[in-house]
Amino acid sequence: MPENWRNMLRFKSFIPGILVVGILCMVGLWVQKENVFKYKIEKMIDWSKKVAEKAKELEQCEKKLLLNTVEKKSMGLNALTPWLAPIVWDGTYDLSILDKQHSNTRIGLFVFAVKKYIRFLQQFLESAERYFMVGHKVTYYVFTDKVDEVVKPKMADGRILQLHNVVADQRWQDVSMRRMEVLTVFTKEHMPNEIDYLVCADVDMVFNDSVGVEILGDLVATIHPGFFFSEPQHFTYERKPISAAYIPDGEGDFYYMAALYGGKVDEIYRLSVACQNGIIEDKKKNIEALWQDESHFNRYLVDNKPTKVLSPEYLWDTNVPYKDLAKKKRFVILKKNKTEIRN
Ligand code: 4GW
Ligand code: MN
Repeated sequence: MPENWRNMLRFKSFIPGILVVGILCMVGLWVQKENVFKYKIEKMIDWSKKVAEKAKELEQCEKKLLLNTVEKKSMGLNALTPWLAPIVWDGTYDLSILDKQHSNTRIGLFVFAVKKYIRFLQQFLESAERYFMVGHKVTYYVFTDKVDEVVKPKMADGRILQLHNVVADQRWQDVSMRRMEVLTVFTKEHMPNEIDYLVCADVDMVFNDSVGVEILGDLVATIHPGFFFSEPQHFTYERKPISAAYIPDGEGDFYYMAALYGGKVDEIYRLSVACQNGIIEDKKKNIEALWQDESHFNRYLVDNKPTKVLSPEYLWDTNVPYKDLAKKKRFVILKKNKTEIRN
């Protein structure tokens, strides 16, 4: 018998065995098929259930945050602006994470206390020691015409008080606007080596709850509590086309109050230069914007959208009718006695 024939016969003797194994495999697969299929269906049901649950959750979330609203009037209730900047409300962030991220961050707090407004300074600084950026490195930049009258607060470690002399302008409007001029100088010459972020505030205010690193960002502005539910056409933007602060109808997102804003030092430099240039342009024309520096500030923010927006928790006015809007009233506008503060 030739060699190849013998090999064939040897192979043939394996054929029944191979067939048996093959059949067993097929039966096995057939039995398993149902299980595999069932498993797949179960998984599909599992996921579709999960997706449905998530969709429901999101819908509730959207309702809560009004993310799908087209109404400009309630835009501030959102957690995000249409340009995807966070709107900071209590409960939208985890401070322990942010505090770690900012463990080496140096923060400045800029404030003017000129003429009779010196009376607000002590309470302002004492409340800042209690609530402003607690545990972080803070430098207060206080500008006043009465350096000798400043009562220094008891300060925690890592906190510095800088007192600077500033001219006392006769008109209160000029006092308010002077802040922009001073900012153009300090954000260029002194602050870049001293701090990373600058927060600018009015002095006729008191910290009443925590204001921490959650407010830090490249360019940060706060929604004016009085215009929270107003339509943009009712915002008190400057409407005279001749002014550098002019904002035409149809432009603008929020009415921001210049009593609390901030950002990286170079951002505040750019902002203050733009506002100061607008103020000078208007002065040359012998005009003044409706709300002075605040009007120019709002003009700037139409073109340079803030990267973070603070809810009215951060500029709370006890006079607003919607008292429950803010869970935390962190930085509160003081009621002023006009005759007491008029210079
Ligand atoms: C009316 O007589 C005055 S005086 C209006 C502002 C005045 C003023 C303002 C002042 O005499 N001294 C002074 O330092 N300021 C600073 O400008 C201070 O930091 C104050 O918070 C900021 C803006 O003025 P304001 O708080 O009176 O502005 P509103 O009423 O918009 O909060
Ligand atoms: Mn004020």
